[in-house]
Amino acid sequence: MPYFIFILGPAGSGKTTLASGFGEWMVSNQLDVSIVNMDPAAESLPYTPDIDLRRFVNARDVMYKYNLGPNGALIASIDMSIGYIDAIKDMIEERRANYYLVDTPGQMEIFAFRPAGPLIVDKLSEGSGSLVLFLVDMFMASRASSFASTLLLFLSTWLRIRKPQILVLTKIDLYPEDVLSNVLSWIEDPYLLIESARKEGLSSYEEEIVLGIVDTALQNIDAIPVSAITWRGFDNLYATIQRILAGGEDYYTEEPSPRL
Ligand SMILES: Nc1nc2c(ncn2[C@@H]2O[C@H](COP(=O)(O)OP(=O)(O)OP(=O)(O)O)[C@@H](O)[C@H]2O)c(=O)[nH]1
Ligand SMILES: [Mg+2]
Repeated sequence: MPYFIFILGPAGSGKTTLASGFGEWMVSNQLDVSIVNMDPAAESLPYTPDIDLRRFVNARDVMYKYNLGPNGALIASIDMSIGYIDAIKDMIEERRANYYLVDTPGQMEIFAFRPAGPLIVDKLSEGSGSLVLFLVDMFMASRASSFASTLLLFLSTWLRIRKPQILVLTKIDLYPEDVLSNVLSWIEDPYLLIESARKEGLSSYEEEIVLGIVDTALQNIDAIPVSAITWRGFDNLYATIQRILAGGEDYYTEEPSPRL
């Protein structure tokens, strides 16, 4: 049974770079992986997609053909891609890979919060194991209040897509260790997050709302810090994916790296 790993996250969070870097890492670890590009607006990709939605729908062409703005063109393109999903599924089945890494559109809200995104995810992964990597840029995670609001996005994406979801902290190579360990301490203990947010000026009313939500969001969460440039954290990410997808039977790492 193949496995689908959908890569979602806000614009610029590092989806495409992760698809490329983690794909390379998987290949270098003798894992059979194909990359599927489902972003109709991708201009240039750092990887060569094995299957590419742009063969069927290209947001730039849609923009000129229907005289739309960039967001309108993206909405139309994602809606149009539903019509090609069977053809894409056929191409996927022909490849017979074990894993498919699926890169998704930059404007995550258009993909996740309109009907087309969840439909595409369900169709592609029908009858297969699947999960979502939800990417959070360390830039968004390093301030308590913006991290709390990103967790809301994490939860609402989970409610829309309804797949097991891993929180992947990206671009850790750009931040000092103490910033990362601070974020990890918030993930361990939501009260520390609230305390930091209070110092940033969170009112007691806001605090009450945020605490209720982050307390839920952070329960049993898998949060994995990675760099798609240095590959730090990829062994841990793979071990977590395996644990979720295959019930932990195929840990290729003898010793998954400790929590960073
Ligand atoms: N230093 C560093 N930069 C990164 C990393 N991952 C991504 N970037 C940079 O972050 C920027 C955005 O990365 P992308 O991979 O295009 O992000 P994306 O989520 O696919 O972006 P959209 O599809 O446009 O929403 C690029 O300039 C990347 O080079 C990382 O791990 N470390
Ligand atoms: Mg991208």
